[in-house]
Amino acid sequence: MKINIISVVPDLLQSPFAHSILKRANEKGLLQINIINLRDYTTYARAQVDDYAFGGGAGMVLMIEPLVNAIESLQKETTYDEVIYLTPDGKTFDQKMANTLSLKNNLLLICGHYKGIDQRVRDHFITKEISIGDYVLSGGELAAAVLADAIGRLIPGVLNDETSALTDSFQDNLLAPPVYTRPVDFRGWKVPDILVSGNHKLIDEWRHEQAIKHTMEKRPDLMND
Ligand code: 6GU
Repeated sequence: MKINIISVVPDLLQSPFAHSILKRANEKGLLQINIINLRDYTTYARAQVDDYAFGGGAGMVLMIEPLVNAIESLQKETTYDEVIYLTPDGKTFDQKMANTLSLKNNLLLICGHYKGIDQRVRDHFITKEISIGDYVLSGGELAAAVLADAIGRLIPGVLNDETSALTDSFQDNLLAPPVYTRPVDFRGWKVPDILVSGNHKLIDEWRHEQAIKHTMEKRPDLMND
């Protein structure tokens, strides 16, 4: 899969993909993430990409021309399955959306900044608008990194143990059960006996019960979906 991300602060997006699972995904050739600097596509002086909003009011707006230049020149090279604008007024991202997007080949993500992007870009180029929650970030970059991480780890072969994404929280609308590792006894705080019993059928049943209990306690809303 290829994920291209258009940003006015490309430096913000370097580190999230340079470590651990996503780095390995890149090295294995499973996930290619390219950061595109919007300023490379402006024709305005001093690499200007934003301007005041018509009608007045505080805050700058990303201009249509640099964005359309960038989008169209990327679309000449690649057909994108989705052109996604990261925005607090988009649809709230969840595991189901991550699953769906992980089946695509090419995604183009657009990070807004300041007061957002010219509405005409949204009207004519954007195929999906996604938010990562009901709060406002100073730009779409951290949201783009969240999407790319959640989507990237679902691509077959990215995780070492293929089953581990299947047992994540949310995959079946349940939170994951608690996990333990050595030592079995720390200061008298013991690992549940069943987990060291070696009986895998009982362990599976225990984990399922715990997942339900956990979800009812912490996120009862998930049980009614
Ligand atoms: Cl996608 N962008 C911004 N700027 N703020 C957000 C967001 C996105 N999702 C939640 N807050």
